[in-house]
Amino acid sequence: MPTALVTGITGQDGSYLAELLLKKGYRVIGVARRSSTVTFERIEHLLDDITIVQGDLHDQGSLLAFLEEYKPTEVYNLAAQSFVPTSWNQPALTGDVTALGVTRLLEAVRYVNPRIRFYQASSSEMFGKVVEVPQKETTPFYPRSPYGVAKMYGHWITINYRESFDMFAVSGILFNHESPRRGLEFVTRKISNGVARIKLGLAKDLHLGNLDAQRDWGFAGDYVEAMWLMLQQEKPDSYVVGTGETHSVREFCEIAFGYLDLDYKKYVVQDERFYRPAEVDLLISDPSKARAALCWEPSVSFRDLVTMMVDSDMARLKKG
Ligand code: NAP
Ligand code: G4F
Repeated sequence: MPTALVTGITGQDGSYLAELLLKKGYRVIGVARRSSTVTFERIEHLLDDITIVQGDLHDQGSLLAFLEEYKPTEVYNLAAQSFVPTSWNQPALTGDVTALGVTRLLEAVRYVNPRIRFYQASSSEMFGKVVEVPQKETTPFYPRSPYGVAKMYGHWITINYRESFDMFAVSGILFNHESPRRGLEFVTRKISNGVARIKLGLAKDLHLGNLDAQRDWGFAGDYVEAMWLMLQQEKPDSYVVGTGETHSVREFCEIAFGYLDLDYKKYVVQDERFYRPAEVDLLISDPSKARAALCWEPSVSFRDLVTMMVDSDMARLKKG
């Protein structure tokens, strides 16, 4: 039975990746950091089948200890301070976890067993103020947030360990991917939860920032399959993963509100508080390399993603 170790197991992607790996017959070791309340909501249904170890990307010793104890053949580094606005409030912490944390984990892998296959969760946020449309593996980066800068470090240190130490270190440059398990602060889930609350009479309006920002949004369940495929290739490489389509926050609102027979213009309030010091205006992927090399295709359309998230929030809120 192959063993995979996943940091960020309690996050959106960690939960879908754990499900996928279990289906494929892996023993799954999930790294969770200690907190004063339980953060296992997304993996509650998996707790009998996975092993949770306590660790933190700030803490080199914990990373070494669980690699030595569980001897994984694959390591997926999904842990990060992943919310872009927070990266302006806590830039040093973001750099410590999202950038230097990658080096700590790569160092632990190199020390314990450099043949472990390593996946780094890189981000389309690195393209920032885009210099090419659409964005592919060779597009130069121009990050617009401390988060984007930190992810660039993580991306390049992964490539550097691949080239310096001949390690199987892969970087997946993933465009935005969403699901009913998305954190409530991200715009898609904020909208799906917000519209459901308005429909059920629990809220009167929804305060958002820039409605004109455009993103390449896909379904998280599809994207974890791409992560796994990257580690099954003959050689380590970097891949862009996205749908190749872009939509605005406004379009997301139109579909989400329209689906519940509401007009978003009557409920959405544009609020200065949710604008960013520097915005990423347009992201759209060119995923041809991943499609050709990994035979990877997204399976959920933009409209189906929006309605899936609205349906899920309606059902959850109705249950009370
Ligand atoms: P998420 O839901 O925010 O999950 C982040 C995970 O990282 C959580 O499990 C969190 O633990 C953990 N974490 C945070 N700080 C940590 C630390 N110091 N030590 C150990 N664990 C820590 O993010 P996601 O959407 O699943 O994304 C997964 C990864 O892909 C992230 O690296 C993100 O930056 C990257 N990414 C995401 C997208 C996207 O659209 N979702 C696109 C490109 C790249 P707690 O539960 O304790 O907070
Ligand atoms: O949902 P968001 O917060 O995601 P963002 O900033 O694109 O970052 C996500 O995707 C990245 C991949 O490109 C990941 F690396 C990262 O970890 C994260 O998962 O915001 C999307 C857009 C932005 O342009 C933002 O300005 O929505 C706009 N927006 C408008 N109103 C809002 C809001 N964003 C949030 N969070 N809240 C609003 O009220």
